[in-house]
Amino acid sequence: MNSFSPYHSTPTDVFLKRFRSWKRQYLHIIIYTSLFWIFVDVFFIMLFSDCTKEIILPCQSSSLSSLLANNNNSGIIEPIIPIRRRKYPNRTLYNSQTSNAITKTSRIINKWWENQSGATNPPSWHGEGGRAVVIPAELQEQSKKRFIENQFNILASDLMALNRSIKDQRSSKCLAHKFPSDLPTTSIVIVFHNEGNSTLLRTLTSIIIRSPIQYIHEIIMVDDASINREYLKDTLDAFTKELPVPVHILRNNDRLGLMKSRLRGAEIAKGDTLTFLDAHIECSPGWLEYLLYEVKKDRTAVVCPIIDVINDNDFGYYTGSDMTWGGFNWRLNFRWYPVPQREEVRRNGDHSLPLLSPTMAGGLFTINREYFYEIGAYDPGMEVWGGENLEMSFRVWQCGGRVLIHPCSHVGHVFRKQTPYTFPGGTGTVIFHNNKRLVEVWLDKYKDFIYAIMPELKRVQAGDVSERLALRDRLKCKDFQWYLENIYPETSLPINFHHVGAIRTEPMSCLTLHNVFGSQKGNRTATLNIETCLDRTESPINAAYQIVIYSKKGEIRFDDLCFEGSVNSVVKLQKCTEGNQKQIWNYNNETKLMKHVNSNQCLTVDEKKDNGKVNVGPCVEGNHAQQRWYLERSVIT
Ligand SMILES: *[C@@H]1O[C@H](CO)[C@@H](O)[C@H](O)[C@H]1NC(C)=O
Ligand SMILES: *[C@@H]1O[C@H](CO)[C@@H](O)[C@H](O)[C@H]1NC(C)=O
Ligand SMILES: *[C@@H]1O[C@H](CO)[C@@H](O)[C@H](O)[C@H]1NC(C)=O
Ligand SMILES: *[C@@H]1O[C@H](CO)[C@@H](O)[C@H](O)[C@H]1NC(C)=O
Ligand SMILES: *[C@@H]1O[C@H](CO)[C@@H](O)[C@H](O)[C@H]1NC(C)=O
Ligand SMILES: *[C@@H]1O[C@H](CO)[C@@H](O)[C@H](O)[C@H]1NC(C)=O
Ligand SMILES: *[C@@H]1O[C@H](CO)[C@@H](O)[C@H](O)[C@H]1NC(C)=O
Ligand SMILES: [Mn+2]
Repeated sequence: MNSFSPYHSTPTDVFLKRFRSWKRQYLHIIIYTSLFWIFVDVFFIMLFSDCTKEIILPCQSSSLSSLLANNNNSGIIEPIIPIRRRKYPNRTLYNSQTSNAITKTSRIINKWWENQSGATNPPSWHGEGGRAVVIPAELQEQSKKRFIENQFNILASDLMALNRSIKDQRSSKCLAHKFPSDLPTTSIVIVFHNEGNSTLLRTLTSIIIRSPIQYIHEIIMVDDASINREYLKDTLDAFTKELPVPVHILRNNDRLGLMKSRLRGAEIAKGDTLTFLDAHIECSPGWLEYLLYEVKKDRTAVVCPIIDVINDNDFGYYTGSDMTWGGFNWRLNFRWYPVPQREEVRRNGDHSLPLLSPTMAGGLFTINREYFYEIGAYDPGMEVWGGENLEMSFRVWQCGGRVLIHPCSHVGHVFRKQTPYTFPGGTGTVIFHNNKRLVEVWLDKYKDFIYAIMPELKRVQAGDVSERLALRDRLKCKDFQWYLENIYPETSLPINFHHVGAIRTEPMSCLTLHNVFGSQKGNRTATLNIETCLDRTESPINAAYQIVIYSKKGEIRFDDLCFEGSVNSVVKLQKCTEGNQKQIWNYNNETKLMKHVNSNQCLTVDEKKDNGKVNVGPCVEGNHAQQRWYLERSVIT
């Protein structure tokens, strides 16, 4: 008990101490609450920058709010341990196969998984109900000091019970779903590298207490060469031996990276399906059944849960939005984007039905085990981490499978601002290498476009991709254009376009963008100017920012940013939004005028401004040079 107490002293001590310092605590609470909101603000600003650095799940674009649901928790949630009986009135929690394991006497964990009859931890315990942890004043300094160990606040995690409760994330519609009793079994594969102690054990705990364990064939853990973390050896071994499901721990002698480690784990799996999970997560009630049922209905379905957000500073649990899906930008970064209207229509507005997502984040998903190999598992030529999630998404869709996000299945993940790990060879090199393989194998003619946008990528070595090309051939996969047109028509890549390339004025000055991907620190102050047209062979990197798409819809865009105009004002770069009339332009081949439809004015070079701004202004009678535009230097046709 003691070793697993969420407190550092015994609970009795803590309560006595608390009582004596009640008034002081009251003041503290006020201060902590303010601190909490400051953390939340910082979190909002910083989280979803261009974090290609997170080890398993890349951080997302735009803002946290796009990923979070409009929940009203404010961090205060009633702590309730979910009662599985409510949902499975007739299902015994443990079948005969596993009941032996349960009768074993437990030394480390007090068989907390046995009591499912609505028992709850005291609400005063840290983090119960998914609340944020308030770090006691005397531990503040230590918690900040230890942050770098894992790039999250391990002390906050240590303060919480391993079985801390979280709110049931499911809507009433989700709760009404029925499952057959013969769902496929799953082998859960968890790769970890220098993982935190309590976060890893909570990952395992949440799996056990929130899953019908008769469907868990085994848990396979792959230790990817962790160093100097003794608890990942004996403590972990002892802990997993007590669990009511078989657990295998594989240990890599050398660092293999995510994909190769997952492949190693999957190799020994025997379950009907594979479920890949990250090592710092918390499964929410019911998470597994929805995933398994989709795979049972369609063996080619690759099913992801909604990824809820666990704050890296205080471990507050926040519901992920069911209205975002996976896409990618011009630099092949995975990004969350709003679910389009057509997907709402397809689902009849029923948010308890799976989304057909163009891509997946990659950290968490379930797949039929045989199908995983049929469809080409992972590209063994990819290193460490990065790009594998897009590779798998393209491959699955192009070769006849489907990628789903099930909005009823929720798994919380600790999103980090940066990885505490090292990438052998450097982050950029590794991710570029992986992306190069992805582009060479799957992107067809779109690779010319990607290389124009990312000329750095062109120089990178891809290694031998012949086996992956042979796989694509063998599976008779469709081409990338089919994928874009049918699965991801909302893409920012060019599908239906008049022109992809430079747009210039008469004296060889081109529309030029800056800071378009400048999201490194959440700072994306994209600007638009007129600058000397650059030659793509001479200065490819800068010339990339003179490539725009003039689409058949009439948008002029760079990635997800559109030229937006209004009467007599400077042209702004705004997120492209379907049906936004201010973003529609009409080019006349004869007069060379680029008309802004909404204002009935013309795209004009502003001579007065020395930084070469472009305006929307009155179209000049008889035409003049500041309003004549030429669509040139096509990248693709
Ligand atoms: C790891 O966590 C377990 C459970 O909370 C605890 O018993 C053990 O002492 C911890 N080990 C370390 C090194 O923190
Ligand atoms: C949020 O909570 C407040 C007070 O608890 C309530 O008045 C409000 O209607 C809630 N909003 C939503 C969207 O549930
Ligand atoms: C559950 O058990 C009750 C009573 O034993 C029975 O009436 C009911 O049909 C069962 N439900 C299912 C889904 O098997
Ligand atoms: C489960 O917990 C409840 C509430 O704490 C308790 O009343 C009940 O006896 C426990 N059941 C078992 C089997 O331990
Ligand atoms: C949670 O785990 C603790 C041991 O760490 C145990 O005392 C408690 O009863 C468990 N809570 C529930 C609801 O099972
Ligand atoms: C954002 O960009 C502006 C202008 O480039 C700069 O002044 C500011 O310091 C940046 N902010 C951050 C947080 O990087
Ligand atoms: C536009 O110009 C191109 C080349 O100058 C020409 O081939 C094409 O036919 C023109 N289209 C229209 C609609 O005038
Ligand atoms: Mn992660």
